Amino acid sequence: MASIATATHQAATPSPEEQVLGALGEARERTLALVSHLDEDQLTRVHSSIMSPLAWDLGHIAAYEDLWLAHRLAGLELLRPDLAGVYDAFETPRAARGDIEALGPADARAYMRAVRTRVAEAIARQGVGDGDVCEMVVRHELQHSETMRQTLAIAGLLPTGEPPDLAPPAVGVEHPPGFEHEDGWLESPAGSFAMGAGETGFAYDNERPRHTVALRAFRIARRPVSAASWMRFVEGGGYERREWWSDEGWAWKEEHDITHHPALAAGGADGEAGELQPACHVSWFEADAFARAHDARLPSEAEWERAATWDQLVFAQVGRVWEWTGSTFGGYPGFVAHPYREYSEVFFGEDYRVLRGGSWATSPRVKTATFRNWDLPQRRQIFAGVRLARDGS
Ligand code: AVJ
Ligand code: FE
Repeated sequence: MASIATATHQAATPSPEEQVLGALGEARERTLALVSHLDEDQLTRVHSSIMSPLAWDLGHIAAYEDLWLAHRLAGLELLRPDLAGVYDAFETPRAARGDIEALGPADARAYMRAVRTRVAEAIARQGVGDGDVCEMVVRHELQHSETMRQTLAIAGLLPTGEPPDLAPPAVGVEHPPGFEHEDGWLESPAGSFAMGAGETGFAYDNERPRHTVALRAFRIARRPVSAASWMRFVEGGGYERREWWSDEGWAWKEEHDITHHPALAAGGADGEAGELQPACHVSWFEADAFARAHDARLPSEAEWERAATWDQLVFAQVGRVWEWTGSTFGGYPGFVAHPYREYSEVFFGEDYRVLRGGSWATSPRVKTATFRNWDLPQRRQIFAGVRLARDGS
């Protein structure tokens, strides 16, 4: 009996190669399902000047996989060296992606299939190495499926059933319906904690090295700001009160004549259920103004991570909307770019703000407690909301 159980167990445990191919396969299903309802024009059109045509994302996913797995990991020549520039995010920035000769939707899908076939063969032949580059490629495709959802949301083309109506499982105890953030503060005493990813397992370079951070006491809201709270802010003159806005935020608002928020909640639900959903598509400038109007501030990313990883705090609704932090994007002390230099380092500096937590559109594989996302403070296309913080006592 024991030997049969062991044999069964061994047969059921996939090899590292099978695990990688399985994960790549699931990411691909997710990508293709997202565009299966779209026609040629919807896939080729520029829906927004800050987003790529969807067919570009498809070709880019394939080119990235070919570069990292077929070429760099397995040592093959690129399948389509002629496309390397077209699908390189830096050589062809988003604003230029509508004007260039990229593959059409059918050719992009064929390119994805051809790359996947040779990658599967190479992995079966040569293995996955330590697995990290494979995991990076899996997560790259998953991250692009969120980027593509942003484009689809702008174009009004999200597939049926998205965004989902249901709140995700609450972390710990759920608050009663109608809960207001004003009543729901969690308190963290002053102290040190280990921030960032440990040395084992996959993490992006910007999550390492793990290092000790000392924090003052702080308070952080149990849940993100709801769409209903946001509407009250708008109706209460939120976009007219100069004193609530940073100089930069006010200038942005004036220049683009922004007088309100489109009142998009994270969930698809209408009415009361929708109003209790976290506010979504909020820019950093707006999040910052909302916080000031409520005698609060944005959490630093260290505070956010401390709260998300400290089991005594009951942090609700993480992963529904990205949460803007007050932090700019930079390397942790001792940062080493690895292995994909252009992933993080080129965005370090004062321009980008960090978001934490993940959204309904983020794959669970990507949204870990140490994952750092970033974008410019004026951007509203992200599925981003705000969770308030205050100094503690
Ligand atoms: C981590 C979401 C900011 O979209 O620029 C995709 C992810 N990097 N391809 C981005 C990424 C390269 C990245 N973000
Ligand atoms: Fe990319």
